[in-house]
Amino acid sequence: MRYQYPLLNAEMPCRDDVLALAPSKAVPLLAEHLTQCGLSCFLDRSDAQQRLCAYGLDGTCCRRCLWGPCRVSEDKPGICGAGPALVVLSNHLRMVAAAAASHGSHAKARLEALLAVGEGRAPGPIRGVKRVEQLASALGVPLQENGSARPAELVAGDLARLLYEDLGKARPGPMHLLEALAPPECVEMWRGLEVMPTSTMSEVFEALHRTGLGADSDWRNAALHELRLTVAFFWGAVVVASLASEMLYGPPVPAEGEVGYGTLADGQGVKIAVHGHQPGVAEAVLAACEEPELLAEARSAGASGFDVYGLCCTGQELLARHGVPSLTGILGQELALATGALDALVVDLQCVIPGVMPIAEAQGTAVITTHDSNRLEGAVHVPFDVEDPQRTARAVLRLAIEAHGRRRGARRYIPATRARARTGFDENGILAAFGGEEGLLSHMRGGDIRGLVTMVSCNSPKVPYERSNVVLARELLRRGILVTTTGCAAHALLNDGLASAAAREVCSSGLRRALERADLPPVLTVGACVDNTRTFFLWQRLAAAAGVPLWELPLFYVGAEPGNEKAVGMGMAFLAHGVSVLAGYPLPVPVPTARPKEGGALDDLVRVANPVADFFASGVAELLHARIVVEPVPELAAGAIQADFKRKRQALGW
Ligand code: BF8
Repeated sequence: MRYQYPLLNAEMPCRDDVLALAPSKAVPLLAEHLTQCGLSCFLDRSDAQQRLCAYGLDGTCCRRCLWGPCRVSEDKPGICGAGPALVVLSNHLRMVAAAAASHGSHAKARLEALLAVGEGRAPGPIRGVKRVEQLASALGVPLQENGSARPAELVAGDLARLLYEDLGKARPGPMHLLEALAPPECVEMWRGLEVMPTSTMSEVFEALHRTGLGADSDWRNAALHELRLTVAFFWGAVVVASLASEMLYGPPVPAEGEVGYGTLADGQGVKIAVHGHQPGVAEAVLAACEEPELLAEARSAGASGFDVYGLCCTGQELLARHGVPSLTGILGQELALATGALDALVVDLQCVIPGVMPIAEAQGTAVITTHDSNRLEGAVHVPFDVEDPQRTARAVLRLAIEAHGRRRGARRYIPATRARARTGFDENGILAAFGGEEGLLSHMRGGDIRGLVTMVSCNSPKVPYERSNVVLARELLRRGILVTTTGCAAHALLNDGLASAAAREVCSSGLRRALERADLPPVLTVGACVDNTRTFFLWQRLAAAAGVPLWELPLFYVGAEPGNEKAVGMGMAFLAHGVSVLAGYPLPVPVPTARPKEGGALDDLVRVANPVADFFASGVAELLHARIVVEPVPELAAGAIQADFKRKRQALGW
């Protein structure tokens, strides 16, 4: 490792480290291939950015007004007088506000699509009828009218209007979904802390307001707003986005297939990767791939049809519902293009990095954006028509066919890395496999399953790419801990083969026994990042069946390689529900950290005196019954989770 974190007991990898340590054999091959082509990727740019600014890493760089930027420390406050605790907390609060804006925009786009179907402006049909009925019952939306059942589309339209209020209302008042579905013990805790939110948009607005120059300078009070915002982030944005997609496109469907870069070698079709977070475009593209007219056009360009692949969270959405092969997550997108196999990259929203463009241009790959919030310089823009998604999809496919014709004979470099995977899980499927809540709880009480961990979020150049996720998952399974996963963590675990039945051999004997009886793989992919709701609902149902609050069960949220602000928000959301969080490296966020003693050996550590860290570790954390742990070494992280579970199991008498 070449780069020492300033003041922290952790190191960042350089390009050579990643090439040596990445679990996927495809990574060094494709990165070197790019170099040979005279192109670069995130690894080169990360090296070029070193050494990173110590103030930025610590969260004590303040750029919230025009007086600075100020580099703040205990003995050197900012020009306005702000000390490090206020700056760290305010920066963190703005990160969570950005996270809420991201998932909130995602939710808004889904609600627009749902409303268009509900009002008969878009074709439908509603595929998640059961979810519509369940939510209608929970929110008091009538399912009958004059003695007959109302069409699911009309009910879904009513639900969309209610959920829009949770996302965006400005006047104080209860949030519908939160009141109907959140665990009562959490609601009581939030009421006690006076952090019940108004709506996601309102709390984002307020977060930006109170972190402005000369606004809320009591960082403890600002921290309470962060909790309020976090609750709104989850119940007004994340849950809404996930459930709206389920209403539109249905729940996950169990499937078995193959994933990874190597699958790009299969088939002779026009090759298209869908990328982003909104399954709307991708679902329409998938449907249009079956249209006879487009198939004929593809054939006349020399292709056998269409081969669709998934990247990032849109990839997880299509994998969950249709078994479409997924390729990789956020830091693999440049490598996927480096294969030269893709005719088109179809982008919707979020986590699409500008680094893709030079590679796509060099390969002749058409890059097509579909949402105005997510344009790329040099890409073709085909605006998504929420009322006629197929029209958008046809235009996109015609651009892909054109690129295929242009690229005939293009050189490909596809590493033969692929893995089998069983996918398409949600809380209902997982519980059914174990014989219901009591079935899973009896495995947990008996000790075959020592606890449940969800591994979520991104990739980061701050740790060896994907290694933290893969090694930590393997260590957890070895310790008898069952893993659910979403987003880019899921891509890493899928490509490592951990979502296949064969990977049960990695598990402790007890976990293996439980998984064999349930006929499940050891890592259960539950979808995209917004579908962390599925893990949450699974845990919530288990806690209710066990008759204990969430924080008494052996549960842990793991963000081993967080990168996006959305990952910070999601960790905070689970924390706000009483679930402890493990972050895989020191973030510029309020977490307790250690640093070497001045003049001492590297392993001679002192705990950093950081009042924000103390507040989250022992102040508010006591009320939330949960804490944030930072541990970059995956083997040690697994040990910390195991120790936490041991304490919880003892307290439960398990
Ligand atoms: O929402 S895991 S890099 S793709 S933010 Fe983005 Fe992170 Fe990947 Fe999906 Ni989630």
